[in-house]
Amino acid sequence: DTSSSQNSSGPDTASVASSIQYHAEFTPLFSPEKFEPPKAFFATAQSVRDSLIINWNSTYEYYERLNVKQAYYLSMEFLQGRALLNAIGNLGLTGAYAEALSKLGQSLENVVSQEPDAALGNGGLGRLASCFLDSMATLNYPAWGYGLRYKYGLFKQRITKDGQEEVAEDWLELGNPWEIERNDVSYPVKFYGKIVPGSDGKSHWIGGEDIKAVAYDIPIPGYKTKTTINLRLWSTMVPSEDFDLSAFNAGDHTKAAEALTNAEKICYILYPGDESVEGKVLRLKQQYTLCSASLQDIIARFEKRSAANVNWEEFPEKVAVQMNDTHPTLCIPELIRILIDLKGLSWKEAWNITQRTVAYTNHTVLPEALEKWSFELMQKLLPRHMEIIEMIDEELVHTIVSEYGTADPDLLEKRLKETRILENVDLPATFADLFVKTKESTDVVPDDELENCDEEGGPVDEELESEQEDDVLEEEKEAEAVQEPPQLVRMANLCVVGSHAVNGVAEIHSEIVTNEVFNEFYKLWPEKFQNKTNGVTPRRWIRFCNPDLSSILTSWLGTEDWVTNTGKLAELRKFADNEDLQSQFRAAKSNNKMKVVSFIKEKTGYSVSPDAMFDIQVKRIHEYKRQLMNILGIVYRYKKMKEMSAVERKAKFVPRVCIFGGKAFATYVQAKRIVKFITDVGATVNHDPEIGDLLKVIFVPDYNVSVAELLIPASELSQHISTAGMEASGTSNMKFAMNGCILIGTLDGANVEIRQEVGEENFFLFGARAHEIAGLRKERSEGKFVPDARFEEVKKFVKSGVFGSYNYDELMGSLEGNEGFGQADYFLVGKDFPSYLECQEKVDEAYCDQKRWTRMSIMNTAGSSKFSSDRTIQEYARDIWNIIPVELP
Ligand code: DL6
Repeated sequence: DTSSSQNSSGPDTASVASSIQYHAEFTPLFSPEKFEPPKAFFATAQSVRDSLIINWNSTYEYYERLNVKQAYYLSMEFLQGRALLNAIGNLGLTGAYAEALSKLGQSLENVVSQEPDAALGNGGLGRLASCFLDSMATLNYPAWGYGLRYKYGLFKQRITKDGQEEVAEDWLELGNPWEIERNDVSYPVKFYGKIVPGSDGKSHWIGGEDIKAVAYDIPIPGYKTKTTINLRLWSTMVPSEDFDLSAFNAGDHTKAAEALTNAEKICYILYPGDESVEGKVLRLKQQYTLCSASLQDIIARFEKRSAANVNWEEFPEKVAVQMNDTHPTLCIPELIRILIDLKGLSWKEAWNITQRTVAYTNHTVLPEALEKWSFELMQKLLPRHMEIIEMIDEELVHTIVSEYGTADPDLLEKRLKETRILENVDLPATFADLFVKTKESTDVVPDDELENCDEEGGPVDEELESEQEDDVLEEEKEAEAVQEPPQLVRMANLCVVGSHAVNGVAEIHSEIVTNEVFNEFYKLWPEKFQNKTNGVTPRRWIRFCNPDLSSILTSWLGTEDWVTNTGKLAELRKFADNEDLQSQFRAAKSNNKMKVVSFIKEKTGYSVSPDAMFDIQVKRIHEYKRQLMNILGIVYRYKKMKEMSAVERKAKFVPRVCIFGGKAFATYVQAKRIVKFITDVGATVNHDPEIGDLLKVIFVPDYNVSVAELLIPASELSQHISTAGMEASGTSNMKFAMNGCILIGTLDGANVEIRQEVGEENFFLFGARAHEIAGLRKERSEGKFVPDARFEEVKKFVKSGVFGSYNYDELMGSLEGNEGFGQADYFLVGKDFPSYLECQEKVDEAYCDQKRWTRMSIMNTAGSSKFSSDRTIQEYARDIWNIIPVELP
C-alpha cells in the first residue's frame, strides 16, 4: 500500500533513498558489498528512526518545558509486532519509502517482511498495551510505557507430529534498529539483604544482591502528529564493581561469571516457568525490577522538573501510574519505600501520595491467574517491602473492623478473610485477640463464672474434660502432621487497597469484578471501581493491515478521518445494501483471502480453496476459550458429511476452511493436547478425497501479531466462544468486527457490547449466560446433567480412533469427569455443544445468501467504532489519570 497520505513537510523520495543508502553503508551489522533484503530492512528502519528521534526529542523537551502531568503505563508485556509499516504509515511516508526502495531495487513489501516480530508479550494483555501506546501518541497524551527488554520473545511455536514444540525466539539476533540504548539512564535494584533500624529511627535495607537496570528507549510515533512518545524497556546487568575480578584472575571463571548471569537472566524470557522455587524467584525479581527501575526514573524526572521546589504533595498532580494487571503490584510498596526511606516522608504522607498516584486494571477473574506469592519468599527477597505490606494489611484490618464493628464476629471474620492482603497469616498483633474477645462478648456468661465453664459456656464435667483434653492432644498431633496452609501475599488485594481506581476491561467483566471478585472491597469503596472497555488501534488493525478495505472506507465516507475518528464508520450503515459497496467489500475480502491461501500453502503444505468460507479462531490456547468445542463441532460436521452421499453433502454444507492459531503455554499439558488434536483432525480430514474442498482444518503455526495482520482481513466468520463469564474482554473480536468479519460467540467479555453495537441480527449468538454458569456446574458435578445425543456421538467417534493412534483419553476425560480427570466438564463444552451446532447451521444458511452475508459484514465494520483504543485511552485519561492532550507547536 503506497497510497498513504504524504506528509507534505516530510522528506521526498530522493532524500529518503539517500538516507537509506547512508545507513546501508555505515551500519556495522552487515558486510558492505550487498544490498539484500535483511540489510535493506535495517538501513530503512534506521533511516525511519532518524525521523522518530527528532520528534521524540522535541516531544520530550516540550513536556519538560511545560512540566505537564504524565501517565506511565507499567506492563510486563508489550506485544509490539513489527514496527516499520506502522512507523512510516504514521509519519505519512509510506509512498516516499516505497518509491525510494524501489529505486534501490527492493520492494517495500519484501523489506517489511524481514522484520522479526517484537513478541514481548503473551496475548491480549500485551497487545492491548501496545495498542494503548499508539493511541496515546496519536491523541497527543503525555504518556509513556515501561516494560522489560527480554532477550528472547515469546517462544516460536513449531508443529510436529507430536504437537507443539517451543523454540527460543531470538528476536534481537541481528540487533534492534528501533531502540536507543541509554547508557546514562540506569538505576540500582536490590534483592535480599536485611533490615536494620538506624539511629534516625528508620528502617535501613542493607546488604543483599545488587544489579543495575539500564534503559532502552523505543520511540512510538502517533498518527499524523509530531508527538512521539516513549516505550522505555529495562535490561539488567551487574554493576561493574560487582564483577569478581580476583576470582576470575585466580582461574575461577565460573564463580566470577555467577553474578553476571544472575543479573542478566532476569531479562532472558517473559514468564519463565514458575513451578520451581528458582522460577518463582526469577519472576518476582522481574516484577520488582520493572517497578523499582521505573519508579526511580519517574521520581528522578519529577525532581528534575521541580528544580529547587520539590513538593512531594504535588507528585500525584504530575504523575499517574497505571498497573497493567497485578504484575507491577510492587509499585505500591516500592513507592512508599522510596518516599519514606529515601525522601524522608512520614508513613501517612507516603501512603496518601501512593494511593493518589497508582491505579490498577484487572484483566482476569480466573482464580488461578490472580497472583499470590509466598510470604516467606517475598520476605527473603524483599524484606523491606514485606514490612510495608504488613503495615498496609494491618491498616486494612483496622479499616474493616472500624467500618463494620465487632457485633457479628462470623461476618467480620468472613470479610477479613476475603479482603486481607495476607492469606493464612495471623491477624496483626494489635488484633490478635479480636475474635477471642468478640466471640466471648456475644456470650452472656458473667466473667466470674467463666472459670467453671467449658468453651461453649456449659458447666465443666471434670472427667469428660480430661477425656476431651486427650482428644484435643490427639487432634493437635494430627494437625501437626497435616501441613499448614501456605502463607501467601495476595497481589490483587494489595492492588485494590493501594490504588485510587480499579477497572475491569469490558462491561460484563467489570460487573463480575464488583459483584463477585472484589465485592467486599466494592462495598467498602464503591467510588474506586470503574469500567474501561478495551479497544484496539484502527491504524494497525484496519488502515495498515487492510489497505483494500481502507480505500473502500475512505471513498464511501468521503474522508480518511475515520482513521482517527472511528465514529465516522457508522455512516457506512446507510450503504449496507448498496450493490456497488457490497461488491467492493466482497472483492477486498477475496483479495485478502488469496494472500492467506498462499500463506497456508507455504506454512503447512495444504492447499485450500479461496471460495470456501474462512472460519477462524486465533487466540492463546486455553480450555476456557474452548478451542475444543470448535474442533469437536468440526469433527461432528465431518462425521455427518461422511454419512451422506456426495450430492447430499454438497447440498447441505457450505465449504469451509477452518483455521486455528495460537500458542499453548509450555507447561499447560491439556492445552497442548488440544493443539495435537486439531492437527490430527486436520491430517485426516484434509486428506480425505470424499471431502475435498468442503472442509479443511488448518493449524497455522507460530501465531503472532504479523500472522494476525494477515488472517484477520481475510476472515469471514470468527469464533469467540469462551464459557460465559470467563473471558475478561477479548480484543481480537474487535479486530475481526472492524474488518467486516461476522462473529459467532457467547455472551462474554466484549462480545456483549460488540453485539449491541453491530446489531443482534449481525452476530451469531449461542450458549449459556454468565449468571447460569455456577448452577450448571453444580448440576454437572451432581451428575444431573443429561448430555445431548450429538455430544455423546462425537466423543464416541473421536475415541473410535479415526484421527490416529494418539491416546485422547485425558482430553476426552476432561469432558466427562471420569475418575482422575477432575471436575466434570468445568468449561461446560457439553452443555453448550447443541446450541453451538445449531448456531453453526444458521451460519451456513446465512452464508448461502451472499447479499445478506455482505450486509452483515458491512454492519460489523460500521458498528465497530466504539472499539477503537482512542476511545478507551480518552476514558483512562479523563477518569483515572487526569491528563490532557498536549500538542507540539
Ligand atoms: O484486557 C486484555 C486481555 C483481555 O482481552 C482478555 O480477555 C484477558 O484474558 C487478558 N488477560 C490476561 C491476564 N491473564 N490471564 N489469564 O492476559 O487480558
